[in-house]
Amino acid sequence: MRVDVVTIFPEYLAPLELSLLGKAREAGLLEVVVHDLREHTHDRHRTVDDSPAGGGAGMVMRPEPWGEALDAVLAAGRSTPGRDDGAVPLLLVPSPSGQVFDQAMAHRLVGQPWLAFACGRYEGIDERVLEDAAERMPVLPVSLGDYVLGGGEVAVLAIVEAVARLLPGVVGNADSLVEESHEGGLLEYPVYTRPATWRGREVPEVLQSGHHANIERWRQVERLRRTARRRPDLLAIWLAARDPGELPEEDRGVLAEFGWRAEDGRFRQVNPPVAD
Ligand code: JD8
Repeated sequence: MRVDVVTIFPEYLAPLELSLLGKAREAGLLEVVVHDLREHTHDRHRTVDDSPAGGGAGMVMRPEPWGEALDAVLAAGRSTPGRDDGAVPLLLVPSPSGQVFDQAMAHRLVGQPWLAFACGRYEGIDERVLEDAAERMPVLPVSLGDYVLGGGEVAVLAIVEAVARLLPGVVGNADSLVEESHEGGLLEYPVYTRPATWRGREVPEVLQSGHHANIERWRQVERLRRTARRRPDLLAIWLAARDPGELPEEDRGVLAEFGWRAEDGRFRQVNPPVAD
C-alpha cells in the first residue's frame, strides 16, 4: 500500500516511522511519502493561507499550492514501478464534517492500493481544491470523531495506523486482530500478566487454571460485562444480530443483570440499569 500525505507540518507524521508501521515500511509492506505543501508556494513568505471570502474569523488555505501539490502526488505515485500511469489514489480529506472513521471503514480502506491525505489547517481548505481533485480521483472527507482538532494530521496518524495494521504481515499474529475490540462487535476483555499478586491484587484464578474452555468462557463474559457498562450502544447492535437461544445460559444471565431479556426470539432491554 502507498500512502501520500500533504501537510504544512511534515514533522507531525514522524510517528509513522516508529514501531509496527516503521517495520512495515522497512519490510516494503507499506510506503509512506510526506509532502510539504510549502514546497508548492512561489512567494518569499511561502504563503499557504489567505483571508476567508465573505469575511469571518481565521484564515483559509489557498487553492493554488494545493492544486500543484495534488498534481505532484499524482505524478509521483504514477512513476512508482508496477503502478500504471492511469492510476489514481483515494484522496482522504480529514475534516470535522467528514464521514466518521471506524473499524468498518478501516477494513474498506485496507483494500485500496493507494491512499492520499490532504491535511488542512486554519479554518480549512478552499472548497474548490476538493471539487477540482474530484475531477481526477475519488475524494472522501473523513472525521476522527465529534470533537474539534486544529488540523488533519492527527486524523492521518490514527487512520494510517488502524488501516496499516490490517495489512497482511504487519501484525505478527493475525489471530490477535480478530480478538480485538470493534472486530467482533464487543469490547475486549481485561488482560493480566505476571506477577500473580501485585499490590495485594490477584490475577483472576481462572486465568491461572490452564483450563482453556473456562478461560474462554470467562473472557466472553467479561466482553459482555464491559460492553454493557461502557458501550451499551454497541451491545444493542450486537444483541440485535443474535438469537437468544444461541447464547450460553451464563451469558444470558450476565445480560439479564443489565436488563436484557429474551422475548419472542430476540433480546429486549426491559429496565435498562441506571448509569452508575
Ligand atoms: C481537519 C482545519 C481546524 C476545523 C475551525 C478548528 C478530523 N475529528 C476532527 N475534528 N477536527 C478535525 C479537523 C479540524 C481541522 C482540519 C480536520 C483542518 N481544522 C478547523 C473547523 C473549525 N478549525 C477532525 N478529521
